[in-house]
Amino acid sequence: MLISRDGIIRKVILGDATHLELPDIGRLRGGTGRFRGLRLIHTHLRGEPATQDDLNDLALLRLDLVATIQAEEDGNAGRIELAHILPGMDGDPKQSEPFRRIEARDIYTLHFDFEEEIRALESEFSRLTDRRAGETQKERALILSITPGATALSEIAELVRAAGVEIAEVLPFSGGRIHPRTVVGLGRLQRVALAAMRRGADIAIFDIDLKPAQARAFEDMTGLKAIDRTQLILDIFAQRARSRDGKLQVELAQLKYSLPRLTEEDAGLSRLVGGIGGRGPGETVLEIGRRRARSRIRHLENEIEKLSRQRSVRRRRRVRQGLPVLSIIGYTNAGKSTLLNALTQSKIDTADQMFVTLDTTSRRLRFPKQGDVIITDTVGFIRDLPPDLVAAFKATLEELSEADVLLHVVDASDPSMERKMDAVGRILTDLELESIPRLVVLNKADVVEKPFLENLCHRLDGIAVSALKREGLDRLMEAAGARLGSGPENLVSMAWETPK
Ligand SMILES: Nc1nc2c(ncn2[C@@H]2O[C@H](COP(=O)(O)OP(=O)(O)OP(=O)(O)O)[C@@H](O)[C@H]2O)c(=O)[nH]1
Ligand SMILES: [Mg+2]
Repeated sequence: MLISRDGIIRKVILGDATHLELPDIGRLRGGTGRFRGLRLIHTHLRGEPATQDDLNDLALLRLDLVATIQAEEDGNAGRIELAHILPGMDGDPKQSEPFRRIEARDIYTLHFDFEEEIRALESEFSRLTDRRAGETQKERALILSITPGATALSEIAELVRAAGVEIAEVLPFSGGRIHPRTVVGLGRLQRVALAAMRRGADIAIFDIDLKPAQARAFEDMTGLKAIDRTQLILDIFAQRARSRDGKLQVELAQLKYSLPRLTEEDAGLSRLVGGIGGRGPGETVLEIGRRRARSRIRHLENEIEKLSRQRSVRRRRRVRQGLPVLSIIGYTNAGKSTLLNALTQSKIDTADQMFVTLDTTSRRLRFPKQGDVIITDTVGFIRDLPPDLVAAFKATLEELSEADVLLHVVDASDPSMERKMDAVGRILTDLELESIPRLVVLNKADVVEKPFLENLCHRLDGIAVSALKREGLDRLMEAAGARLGSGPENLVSMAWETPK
């Protein structure tokens, strides 16, 4: 039986000797840190203690309590066991179980004041979560760390920070296989639900990408909103987009991402079906939602195409002026914008945060020998750049193909520097830009040990600079100038230079 706080029996469920199928009692979207207001009381036939299923129901459904009563052969009630969720447990989750169990020989010897206990528990939980949530106004998320390794963990933490979301708790789930339906198996789902309750979190952020059905199943089981890596990155981009171009591109990427994820419910709730007669013959609400989304996608693609044509006209004008182009590229947060600022005395936004720059900025830079050059700073790269994003930012990224030289800025102080360089290399190959001459700029030299840096410069054939301290810029200009000089259009001007 499912019994509500007022003592009314809400459901009577008939199971068999081993199994009980609970009815759908709605999604758990209610307030965080609070119990559901329902207790489950059921019989066991073989005197077994509360099972893992019982504890899963307790955690995932946030039940007030689960009670198992042994049904004796003569029909009398025998041994009784109660279990409820415990607050606290901030330490090692494996230390002991996050449940309290109370046993009695029979219901007559059970001393448990349900009303008082549940009131105390609720106030303890809301005290814990209120205190935590009260610290900031930000949304609070659990991070489900599925990809092994410290690098992946720090990356997802950085992305979450860039999205302006507070990390409530990191759940390390990297061992074990990925559950095909819900990504994490039942035992882990239980831990997720309990952690969400204790920490007052209502979002779960995955460091991997989820299939639409996986995200939905996870949400149904835990009542938490599931956000995968791509969605998180799209979210950051959406927050950052300033230019019309950027906003259109992000909206396009988001729509493409959501199209296969649209559900009947979403479509019904949106204004997509507002107008009377908007519904075509035989169409479901969902189909209409999809159709509208597709037509919006087409519209956005056209707009972006138009803008990109205008840009290419501007670019042609520039090329006609005969100015070579130097494009700064590299992993996000490597210091690209800081370098552009240092080289051109500009004031583009920089910050110790991922994806600060979204829009391309171009400046003129005068080289002693080569004269004026256009130098551009653009959106940063990240490993496994979401395909929807690449598609949407195609126009922005295509501009890179006009570059005569790519300045590949690397954060030399980053322990995962080489992995990030590889990721950048892969993206350049995907964008068919690998044939453009490249110069490796080992940035943040001010915070790297000298011998290590010298070794790096040698091995990667790079130039060490500190964009922040404006050190090494002359040598960088010289090396970049030399690469520019080696481009085919500049062969003529090179011939005029007297070799040293
Ligand atoms: N110590 C040190 N920090 C630097 C240097 N160059 C940049 N930074 C810092 O690195 C962080 C990122 O710099 P940005 O210039 O915003 O990096 P970005 O590559 O443009 O990053 P996104 O636009 O977010 O992709 C900032 O906090 C900078 O102050 C440097 O030479 N030394
Ligand atoms: Mg930048």
